[in-house]
Amino acid sequence: MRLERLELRRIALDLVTPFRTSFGVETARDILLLKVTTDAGVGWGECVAQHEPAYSPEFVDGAALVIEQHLWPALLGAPASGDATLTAAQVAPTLQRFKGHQMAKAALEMAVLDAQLRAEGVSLAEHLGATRELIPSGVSVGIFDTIDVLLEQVAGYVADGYVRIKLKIEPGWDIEPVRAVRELIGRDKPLQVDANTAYSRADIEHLCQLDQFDLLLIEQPLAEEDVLGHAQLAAASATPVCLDESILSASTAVDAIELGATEVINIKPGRVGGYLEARSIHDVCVELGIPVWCGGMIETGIGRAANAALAALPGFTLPGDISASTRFYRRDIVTDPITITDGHVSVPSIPGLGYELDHEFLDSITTSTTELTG
Ligand code: SMG
Ligand code: MG
Repeated sequence: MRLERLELRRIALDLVTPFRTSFGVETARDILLLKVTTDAGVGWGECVAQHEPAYSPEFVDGAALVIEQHLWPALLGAPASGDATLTAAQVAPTLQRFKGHQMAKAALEMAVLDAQLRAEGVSLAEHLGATRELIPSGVSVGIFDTIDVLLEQVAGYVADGYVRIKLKIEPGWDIEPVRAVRELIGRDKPLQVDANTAYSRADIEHLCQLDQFDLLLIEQPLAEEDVLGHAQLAAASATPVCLDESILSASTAVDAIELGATEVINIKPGRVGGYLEARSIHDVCVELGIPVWCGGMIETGIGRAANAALAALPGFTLPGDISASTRFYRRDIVTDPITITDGHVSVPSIPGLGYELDHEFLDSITTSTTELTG
């Protein structure tokens, strides 16, 4: 494909309820979407960078800038972009000389992949090698002021049919909320926790108290660079340790597994530089016998559809954070938002990433548009 134009579009979307994690509270999203125009048609990507660099070093203004000043020009300069042969698989190698910025790179690859698959008439699920049409849906539940409010929220999600509950934790909001939720939902309902790096090695003994609640896993309790600390926790606790923020590529995944720092991996395409690197992590984890699941970054229908396709690969043996669009948004930017039925999401099968845009709504929430040409 020959690349012709790139549109950077910012949209504003309110969340249905504030989402509080150990690193902050979000009430509304500021999202960067990319629309690539090629000689074979258009494709869209969603950048999962958040407004502030609090989950990771990336943030939405920074992602827009690096795309505009470095990534898009490099892609246009790639030998293959001038003829008919540029494919999505060439995006990551072309951008590899730039350090970091995985979320920005992933958004660009995603847009090119969408254009390519639409032109080929192939769905992302088929392209990635998905083997399922339905995937189990888990929900991520934030931190609240009181356990009563938490229990009310969890009861609502259980009634909605979610097959797995994930609780956000932080120091001062861990053992007791988890105990209360475990009592509410019973021993058999899959339950896990996510600390988003809020603890330190000094908390290992404290975190081992979570072993009494039969959790599926504890996600990223320590700092993203603290691989040794995670290995120490994994050795001390019965609850499997799962890394999220620490895993930035297939090679960091393999290292963390070999060092005993992670027993399960949360795969987020944005965090690792794209859906193709995400598939590589899946493949290597299957080889090494490590279960994986698909994380979420509060995506709109674009990223949510693509994540559902990824999560349909055979190694995704645990429910992902792929909830119904209404978990976060009153109205989505796609015509057919992700819904759950009996706790499951249908894997999209239409060509491309698996969605069609609701252009009228999208235009109504657009806050800025920048057009870059070839
Ligand atoms: O999309 O369902 C979702 C959100 C899931 O909790 C979720 N994601 O660390 O796993 C994580 C968090 C990061 C989200 S805040 C940027
Ligand atoms: Mg996480």
